[in-house]
Amino acid sequence: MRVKTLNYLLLFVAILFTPWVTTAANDATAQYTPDVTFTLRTAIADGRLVYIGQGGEIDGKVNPTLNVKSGAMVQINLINGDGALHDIVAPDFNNAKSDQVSGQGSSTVLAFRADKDGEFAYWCSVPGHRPAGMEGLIVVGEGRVAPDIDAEDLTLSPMDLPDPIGDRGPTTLEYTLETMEKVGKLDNGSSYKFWTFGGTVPGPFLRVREGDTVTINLKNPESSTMIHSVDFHAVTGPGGGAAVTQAAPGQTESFTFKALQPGLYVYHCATPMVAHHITNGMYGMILVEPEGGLDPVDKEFYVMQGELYTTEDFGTRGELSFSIDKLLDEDFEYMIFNGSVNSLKSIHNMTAQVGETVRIFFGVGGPNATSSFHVIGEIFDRVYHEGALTDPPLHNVQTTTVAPGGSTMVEFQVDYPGRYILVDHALSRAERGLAGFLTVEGEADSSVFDAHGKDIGDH
Ligand SMILES: [Cu+2]
Repeated sequence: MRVKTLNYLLLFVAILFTPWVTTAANDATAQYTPDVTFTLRTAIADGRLVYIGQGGEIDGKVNPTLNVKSGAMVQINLINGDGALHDIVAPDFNNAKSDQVSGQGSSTVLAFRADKDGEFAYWCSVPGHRPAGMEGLIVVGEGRVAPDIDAEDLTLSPMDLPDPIGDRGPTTLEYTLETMEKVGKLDNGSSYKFWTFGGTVPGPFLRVREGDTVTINLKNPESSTMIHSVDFHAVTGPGGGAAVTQAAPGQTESFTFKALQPGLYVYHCATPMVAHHITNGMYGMILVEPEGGLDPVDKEFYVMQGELYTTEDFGTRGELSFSIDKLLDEDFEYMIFNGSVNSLKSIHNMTAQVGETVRIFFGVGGPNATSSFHVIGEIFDRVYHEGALTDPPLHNVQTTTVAPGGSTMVEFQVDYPGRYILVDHALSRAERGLAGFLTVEGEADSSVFDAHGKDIGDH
């Protein structure tokens, strides 16, 4: 009760004085009178960090949408409701940001002029808080003037992979890969011109058996602007095929190889500048199953990690452009699983039931960054390190290293319901888009994990 009273007192004080306050970050000298005022309180709800509206139409709403008139002077009062460090930023409006506040009941103010129509995000800039849930929308004017970017979804579902081959003899197979250059959605509000195998990132998962004879047709459509090719790490021969598949727009180049050695192998475009073709999305994997096949599991997933080197900073809206300088400096802006920031978070939902065995075919397209692959809240029962499928696996592994142009196959039984997060444990990269969710459903066994009555929400 006392804390609540203090909150209201501080709010009252804030409202009383804010028309005359100066906003240091926003406009160092100007005084202003707000046309509209909102109050948001920070809170922990369902295991997430959020803003909760206080008063008026937004009262009680989680991460409320704030509707304002064109050109309005907007003031947002921020009350710290949970005691952790927080702030609120609206970078689309002249980089508006509040002070950071810590301690329950402390408050600050964000003020800015809504000088353009459209939808814009507000969020908490304390590292990790935006992905944890602290973000909402400011709609200026009629809204939807600058709608979410209208770009195609090029992400490949991790569930999109062929059935196991199992126990069959060697055969003859033929695959056609079409190298498509397409603008795809990168994040909410941004897109990027990807280069792809088959129109998706990563390219399709190819599945063959040791001893199979495989013909690859690399088709580069007329509409392309670049020469493309393919280097299969599963191939024994010049360039892994790249030496004979350099296809100009409108051409198709082919070769045939025998899959001599079982394993999980990366393929990628190998046309100079190779790193440029790879970063733009030209990578995928081919599984060469050993004789007799792999042990059966309940769920298989196909996940690949890649980097993007955009001229614009992470989080910029619009169609982003490629930066050769950043690529050569290995200074990435984005790190993504399966082709976009949201691919494995909200576009494709990986799920499993308690008791099921999960297998992840994990590869790094890169082109440059080594992954420290980890699933938060799980332990890999078996790791087939470096995609070596015919050696005994490592057991009980927390994090496994996967080189660019390398792979791993991990297996684990899921024992408890909840959300398990795929990451590269170089966790700065989670702030640049690299995370995926595996949702496990089923009965909670309190002998495995006991939350002591706490609501674990999405965690
Ligand atoms: Cu290419």
